[in-house]
Amino acid sequence: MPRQNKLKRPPIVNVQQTVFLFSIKDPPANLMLLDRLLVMAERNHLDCVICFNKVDLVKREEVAPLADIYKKIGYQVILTSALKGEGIEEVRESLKDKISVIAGPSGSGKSALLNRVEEGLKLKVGPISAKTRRGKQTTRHIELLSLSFGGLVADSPGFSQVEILDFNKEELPFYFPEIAREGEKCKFKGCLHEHEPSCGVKEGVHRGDIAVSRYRHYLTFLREIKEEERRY
Ligand SMILES: Nc1nc2c(ncn2[C@@H]2O[C@H](COP(=O)(O)OP(=O)(O)O)[C@@H](O)[C@H]2O)c(=O)[nH]1
Ligand SMILES: [Mg+2]
Ligand SMILES: [Zn+2]
Repeated sequence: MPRQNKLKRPPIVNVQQTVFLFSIKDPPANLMLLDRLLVMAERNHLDCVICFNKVDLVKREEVAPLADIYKKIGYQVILTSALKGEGIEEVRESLKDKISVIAGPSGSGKSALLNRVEEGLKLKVGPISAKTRRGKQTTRHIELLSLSFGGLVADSPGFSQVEILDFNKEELPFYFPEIAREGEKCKFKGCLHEHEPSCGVKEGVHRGDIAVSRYRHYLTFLREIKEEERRY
């Protein structure tokens, strides 16, 4: 089929939506990885949903600030517990009649969540290492699963590294929706929101409209791309 989009991690094409699933604990959510995945998804014009799983392991107060960072940007955030069956209906609604892929680190509970979403899937769920608190690679392949309430979803193996960001640094701000928004107020056209004066993005960070973690990750990615550009 003609390619509408193409992701490298997980390797899949022509999905409409990616559900990024991170556990809050065991393993703890790696927000830098989440932001990197969001950038790659935005670049591929994919709809993104974020699930924070294993909410049964922490207090509400610990999850809310994380969820708020992403809700404020405009992403749908679902708090789930595959163990307790929390948030499952909301996940079903967001998967309904769409082609989605569920992605995230090993051991975050992707397979366990899908087992809850669709009774009878019986996907293999892996133990997490008692020593490292990280998941093992239990899901070893990608398969499109059909949902009885409509839609297809692909379970995928976990990963903790993603490919380098292979686009121009000028594009990066546009893959952070809130940075793109505030960037319209910058004095200089083509502002990269780094050291430039009268920068709407830096002001947004100071005001608290842009999360510090998001801005830090933006700067990290920017440096990475520049590093890569210098090499060639
Ligand atoms: N406490 C808790 N454990 C969970 C939850 N979801 C999954 N797990 C456990 O996390 C481990 C990894 O789950 P799995 O679905 O294989 O993760 P995957 O690698 O992302 O597919 C298993 O031991 C699950 O029982 C949850 O919501 N709460
Ligand atoms: Mg799995
Ligand atoms: Zn700027």
